[in-house]
Amino acid sequence: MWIAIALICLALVIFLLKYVFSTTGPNPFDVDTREPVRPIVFDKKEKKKVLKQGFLTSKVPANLDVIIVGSGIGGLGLGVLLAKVGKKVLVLEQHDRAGGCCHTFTEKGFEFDVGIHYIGDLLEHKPFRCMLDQMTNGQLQWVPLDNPFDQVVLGPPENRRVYPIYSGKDRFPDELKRLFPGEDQAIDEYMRLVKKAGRGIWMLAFLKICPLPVAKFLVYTGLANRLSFFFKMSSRSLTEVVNELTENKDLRAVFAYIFGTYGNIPKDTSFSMHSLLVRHYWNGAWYPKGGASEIAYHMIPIIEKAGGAVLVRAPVNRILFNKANEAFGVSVMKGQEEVHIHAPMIISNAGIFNTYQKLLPKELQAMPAIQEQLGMMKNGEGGLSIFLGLNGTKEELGLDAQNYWVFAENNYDELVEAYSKGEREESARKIPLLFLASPSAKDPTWEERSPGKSTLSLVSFAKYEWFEEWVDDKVANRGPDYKDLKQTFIDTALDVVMDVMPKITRDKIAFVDAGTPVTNNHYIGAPRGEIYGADHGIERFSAKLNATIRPQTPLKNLYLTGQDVFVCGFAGALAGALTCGSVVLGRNLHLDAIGLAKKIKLIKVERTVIL
Ligand SMILES: Cc1cc2nc3c(=O)[nH]c(=O)nc-3n(C[C@H](O)[C@H](O)[C@H](O)COP(=O)(O)OP(=O)(O)OC[C@H]3O[C@@H](n4cnc5c(N)ncnc54)[C@H](O)[C@@H]3O)c2cc1C
Ligand SMILES: *[C@@H]1O[C@H](CO)[C@@H](O)[C@H](O)[C@H]1NC(C)=O
Ligand SMILES: CC(=O)N[C@H]1CO[C@H](CO)[C@@H](O)[C@@H]1O
Repeated sequence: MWIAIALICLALVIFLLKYVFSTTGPNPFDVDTREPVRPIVFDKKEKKKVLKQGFLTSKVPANLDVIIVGSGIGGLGLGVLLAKVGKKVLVLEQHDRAGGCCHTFTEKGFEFDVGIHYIGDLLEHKPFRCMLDQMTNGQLQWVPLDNPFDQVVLGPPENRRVYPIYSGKDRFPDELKRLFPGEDQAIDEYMRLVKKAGRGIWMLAFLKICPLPVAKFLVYTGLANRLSFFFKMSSRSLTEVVNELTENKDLRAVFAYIFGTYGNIPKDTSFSMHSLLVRHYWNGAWYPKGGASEIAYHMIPIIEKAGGAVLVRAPVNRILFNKANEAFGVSVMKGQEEVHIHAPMIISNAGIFNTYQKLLPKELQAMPAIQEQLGMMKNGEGGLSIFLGLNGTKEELGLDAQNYWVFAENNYDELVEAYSKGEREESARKIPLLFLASPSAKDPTWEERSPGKSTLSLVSFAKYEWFEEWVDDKVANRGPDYKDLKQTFIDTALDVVMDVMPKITRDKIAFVDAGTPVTNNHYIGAPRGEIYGADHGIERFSAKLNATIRPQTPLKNLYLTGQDVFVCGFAGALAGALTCGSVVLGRNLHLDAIGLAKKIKLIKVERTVIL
């Protein structure tokens, strides 16, 4: 019996190694494609030529290899990977500009980002940075935030506690120990658990790209959980883990504050998901120089160079299937008319719910395999964004390159639950958590672009149901009740802002508006106004779900990319693109990116030695 098991395991290991190191397809990270950095383009008209190419049948390239639905980082990133190996890719975006959560918009002369405040893990020569450098041919630059990069602010004005969060694997715990004397043991144990769980993430990627029978074998034998601490810890909630570590309620809150970056309250959060985020920011946080629109601006030309195109105002209303249920194209609404476009491979960046519930014909939607996947995923929490345009420089307004996570108190679970369950008008008067950050203060090019002005962005959560009644109204014309409700949220948030940032006063506010879940529905196509796509609760991280929700769909020629196939966040959605690219190209692109990063670092070291 043991011999048989040993033999099976040996065979499995050999097979896995073969798969992981398979190098059959072409490698998009084969050579270093960075070019010398060109000056940043500020001219709006020039940028528009790249980011806002409206859909016209005449602009659709002939003989497409792939159609990608959605131009978020999960769609554009994958488009670039495929273009780099010579594929002709068409990216179709429903909004009037490319970028998805990475798009920007301008109101009253103030430019605002939508979904990019800070991104971690971008140390030079690390694989993630190297990968992004390659995917923008070295043109996209990153600016570090301050250190501390986050401030955790707890409690009401009369009893406010502020805890700065520093980056650095040693500095992060050391500074915590200084803030919480006598808690060394709890802090060390927290670090140990986060490190160990985060390290097991490779299994998540592996389950999504290895052949399905192998994934199933690993899941049903329990090997996935045994081999990876990530899955072992994934069924434990964040609340459970931090409550075991310490009795100090503020320290528990500081351990857990980053839940806002994936949107589940600590008691519904998988400790493994939390570990990923904590590790993501260990080496610091960065912001794209020139603002978030730079991301799409430097990716689109790479897709075009290979003969592809990125077209906007191109809402896909359904995916086309032949009699054998194989996807062979998409239908785009051009006004009232359907335009059909054909390609041998269709990849959706529109999220699992849009893809399965809106873009599939009814009979395919009803397939048990599709229903099984839908049954495993939940819609995530709705987002609330408030955008402030301010008169004054960052110095005058006291703004810096840090984020402020402001909580009404340290008992997140109770506070957020009461908020979500409350009446909307009442909840609008007590928002339990607000993220405040100044994109303009993070961007060294801002002064040149918008002298004497600043921006502040606030983010929180809001129920889709609170706003659902207005979803079908025209976007800037949803009536006085909608405006009033928004204003209540805005007023509550402004009180917090002016309290935490006393140099900001009402007379400095030149522009303010709020984006609600129905706004997200309109501009980023989030079906229920989700801020981070599908829900990231504990069930999302079971080995089984992770093996089932993968880039391959049960339908031939149809694939998924972006945040719903991996996890949310810029890095998570890009990991979704890399995972999908691995499946489509038949090689492990995660390892390819690591390989190139090592090669580049080595060359640099050799050069320095010769010099
Ligand atoms: C307010 C906010 C703040 C955030 N802050 C951060 C942060 O600081 N750091 C970080 O790392 N992450 C942050 N995120 C999360 C991060 O931006 C996202 O997780 C990530 O960008 C998602 O990428 P994606 O490609 O999967 O999806 P998306 O960017 O949502 O792209 C999907 C695209 O598909 C399009 N689409 C949908 N349906 C159709 C259709 N039928 N036809 C054509 N197109 C369609 C949509 O319009 C959209 O452009 C934030 C998100 C939000 C909303
Ligand atoms: C902000 O500055 C602009 C231009 O200088 C001016 O027109 C506007 O009235 C100012 N707004 C406020 C609120 O001071
Ligand atoms: C939501 C859901 O279906 N989750 C399932 C994930 O997989 C585990 C087994 O690993 C099931 O118990 C869950 O029901």
